[in-house]
Amino acid sequence: MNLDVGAVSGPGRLAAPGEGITTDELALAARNHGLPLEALHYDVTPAGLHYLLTHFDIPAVDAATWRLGVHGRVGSPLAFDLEALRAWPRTTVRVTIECAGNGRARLEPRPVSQPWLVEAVGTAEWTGVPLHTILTEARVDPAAVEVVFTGADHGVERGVEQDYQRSLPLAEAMREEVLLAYEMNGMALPPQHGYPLRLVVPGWYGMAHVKWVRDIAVVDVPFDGFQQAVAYRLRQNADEPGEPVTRMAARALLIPPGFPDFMSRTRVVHPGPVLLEGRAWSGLAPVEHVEVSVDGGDTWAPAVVEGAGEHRWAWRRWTFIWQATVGRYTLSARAADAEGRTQPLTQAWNRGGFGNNEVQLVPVVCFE
Ligand SMILES: Nc1nc2c(c(=O)[nH]1)N[C@H]1C(S)=C(S)[C@@H](COP(=O)(O)O)O[C@H]1N2
Ligand SMILES: [Mo]
Repeated sequence: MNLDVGAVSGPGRLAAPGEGITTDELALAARNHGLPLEALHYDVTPAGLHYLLTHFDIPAVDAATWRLGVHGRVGSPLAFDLEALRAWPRTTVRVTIECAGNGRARLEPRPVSQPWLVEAVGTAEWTGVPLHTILTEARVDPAAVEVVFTGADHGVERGVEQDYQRSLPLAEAMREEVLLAYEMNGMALPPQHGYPLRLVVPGWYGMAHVKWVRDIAVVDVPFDGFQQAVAYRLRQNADEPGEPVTRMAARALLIPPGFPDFMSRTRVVHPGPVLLEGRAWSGLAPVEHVEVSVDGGDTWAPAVVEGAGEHRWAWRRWTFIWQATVGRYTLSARAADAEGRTQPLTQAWNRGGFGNNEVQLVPVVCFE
């Protein structure tokens, strides 16, 4: 028998024209759930409603034997147990995280992977040690270029056996608001969100927020691990190097109004004023404006956006009163950031389905 990694792990692929969601994609979707859109109601997402994405298995980490090592191009290598880490000055940051693959399932052709529609987002209050205080204590070599974070989870992806690993440029790693977090919403991290320690990189798509961190290596050449150099690149063709996926593009989501049909999720409202509300965020410049459309994006009207100047790294609530009359509608919201970037009605395609911020469409029927 000739058995190797190819027997269990094939290359990435695109769905054939008209090919429905496969059972492999369904298995991923059943493990990695989205935010139920009605939970956009909460400023801070209750932990169990926060979206979830884990490439391999959730590791069972024993806090008693867990250690964090900090080494590589540093003057003073460090090692911590959980108690030692918790003794450092702590801070809390409210952060919205969105998976870079959000929206992928609607692309044509569809990249075969976790089939998100629009719901791969959540906001939590993350508490932990600012990463820069640890790196400063370790005396990072000025010649260093990146910091590599290794999770305790292990698997094989597109033929490569690996620990989940990602790097950050040193300047990003030294940002004041980047955390090694051991609490989510005031409680110990749940196993699925990285217990006992995860990285939080405000403004960046989800893949950068390494869960179950056990090792930090300061390096003087750019990291070329799988999740850095192969996955999470914006490319048109499989054989080009592509651009790295980094910060979240501006996006607004709307809580589907009224009440749903069980199977189709079509919304039903009765005539009269309907409060439309949702959230908007961006990892680039802050979100400043949100507009609403009830005609599938033909015409737009401004929404009221709350929370100016608060919680820079979290989503903002927006509201709009819609005077509903009998008929069929397609509702949308779109965000614009402080530098004028907004959302497309038709998403530009890339092979991984990353960085999608296509406008959400919510079909609504209004009857007496
Ligand atoms: N160790 C590890 N960290 C990880 C991942 C993973 O599979 N392993 N998935 C990443 C991806 S792709 C996303 S979108 C976020 C999801 O974080 P959450 O599950 O806490 O919402 O975690 C990131 N960190
Ligand atoms: Mo992700």
